[in-house]
Amino acid sequence: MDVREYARAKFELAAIMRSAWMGLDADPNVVRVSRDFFARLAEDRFNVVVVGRFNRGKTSLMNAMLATTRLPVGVVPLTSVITTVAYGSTEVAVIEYRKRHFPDRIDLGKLSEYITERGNPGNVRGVTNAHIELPSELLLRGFHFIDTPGLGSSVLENTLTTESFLPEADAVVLVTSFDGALSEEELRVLHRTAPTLRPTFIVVNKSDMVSPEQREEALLHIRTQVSAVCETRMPPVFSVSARTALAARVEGDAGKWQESGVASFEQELTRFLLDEKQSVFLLQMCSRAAVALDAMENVVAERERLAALSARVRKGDGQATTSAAIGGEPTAAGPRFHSCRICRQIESAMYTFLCRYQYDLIAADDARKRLADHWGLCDLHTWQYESVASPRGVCIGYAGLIERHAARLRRIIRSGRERGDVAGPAPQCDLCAAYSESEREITKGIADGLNARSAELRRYPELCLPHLGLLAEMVERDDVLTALLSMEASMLEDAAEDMHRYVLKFDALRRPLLSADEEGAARHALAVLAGKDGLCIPGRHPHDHHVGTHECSGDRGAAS
Ligand SMILES: Nc1nc2c(ncn2[C@@H]2O[C@H](COP(=O)(O)OP(=O)(O)O)[C@@H](O)[C@H]2O)c(=O)[nH]1
Ligand SMILES: [Mg+2]
Ligand SMILES: [Zn+2]
Ligand SMILES: [Zn+2]
Repeated sequence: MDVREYARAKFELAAIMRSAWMGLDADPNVVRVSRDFFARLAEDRFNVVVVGRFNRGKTSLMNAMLATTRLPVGVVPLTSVITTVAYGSTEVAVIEYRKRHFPDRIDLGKLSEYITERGNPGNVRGVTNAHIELPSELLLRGFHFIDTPGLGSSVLENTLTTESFLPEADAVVLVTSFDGALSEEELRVLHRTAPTLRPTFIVVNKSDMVSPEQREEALLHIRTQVSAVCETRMPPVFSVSARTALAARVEGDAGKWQESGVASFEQELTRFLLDEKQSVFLLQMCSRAAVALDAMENVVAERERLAALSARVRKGDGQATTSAAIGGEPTAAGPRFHSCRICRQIESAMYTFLCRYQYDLIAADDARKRLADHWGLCDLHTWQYESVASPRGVCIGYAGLIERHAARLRRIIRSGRERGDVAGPAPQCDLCAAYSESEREITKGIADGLNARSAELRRYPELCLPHLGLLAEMVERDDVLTALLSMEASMLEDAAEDMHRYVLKFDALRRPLLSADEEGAARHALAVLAGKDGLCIPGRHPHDHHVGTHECSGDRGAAS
């Protein structure tokens, strides 16, 4: 599954579920579930859940991998709080409470006052979740690291919180350590995750506490225990020292970092994220969607679409994926359309023309006579003229035309002519004529350049569809035309993706995640179809256009 297929599959999934949930927005439960679903799709996040008995060094390992010391270690964590770590350009922690709608943003240094027994005994503050953002490179790849309260028979509530969170996991990192064998609760985690085939990594921490011989012996024992539970897919087992890794980070010692074993674990986790994350994520979202659809009625069509989509994703599973897509925006590199280059040049030519035109109307008799003879300007250009003219200029320039209309009506009264003539003749708009002329000249200039040497095509020229059409008629070389069209086509494909992604993030209330291209998606799409706003393109198809006799298509002409 390549980058574009992946994005398409994601949008198809969103469309299926939008259709299934349509009209159900009176049900608060549906609203909550659907919002969460879209949020998940929009963020394209991937939950890596770190579990294990208390004191194994889960938090220390996360600190080492995230190159931080901010997550509190060696503390008794609160029983019921799950801590999520995601990418953010600045360090911050957001605390959510059971009884309050509005979360608190706190300094990361104060985190232990909220999520540990010592700082927040018995959870008097009523914290339910802590979201941490860190500018850590590893998180940039689009996954969330989730620290769970330790498993342990002595703290039943911890175990329950963590176990109930397991279904949210896209990958599980089970952290155990050399100072004690795999515990019963840790084995139970494997029992639960093994049948789901959820990717699982086993990390044995505190290797610094044992001799190499003891280490080998312990690892062998752990592998035996694990293989008894995980029959179909044996998770990889890593021997690490989070303590050594943290020291290596602080000292900037690359050799020590390798030696700590965290380096190879991180490498394997990253490789997994790059190679398998996409399809695993999509399949997981498909099965979430299937669960939601199962509980609904009248969604036969949606079920069929989902089944087809799942089959497609499964088929693409295992094939090489393009690493660029992980976490980030899958199609950030392609050519984007912001505004048409021909439109921009016409706009500037038209502005110059308009300023001279309004000056002539004040200064020259024959300009005023010409305006009246041509029955003025088209509606759009009338107001464009007004935007550069003064009221005095309008009164000087237009009085003659107004008088001519008055005389015309008097003539109709006298002669009793047909009602159809009451509005008056269509203007032969001078500005439309000027527009057509500059459009032709500018496009011809570009076409001449392209005909002479194709080298100019190395960059996408940004053309609206009407102007691409006009240019296509003037380009003589087939190879150049093909290159132009294929650039436009991929630009349009990217634009459509931006539009889908905008809706997805908007529906998921994830507006802060919008990129600049997505923010502009709506306006850019319309400008591709209709040219630059405020510019009137006379005649939808340039060859239909006859200079001087055509009305602007933007206004009155559209009605006829
Ligand atoms: N010797 C040694 N101690 C470690 C290592 N990793 C963590 N610890 C210690 O183990 C204790 C628990 O660590 P913590 O990360 O809070 O464990 P958690 O409860 O699983 O999150 C702390 O006192 C750490 O300093 C390690 O690799 N080697
Ligand atoms: Mg911890
Ligand atoms: Zn254009
Ligand atoms: Zn006009």
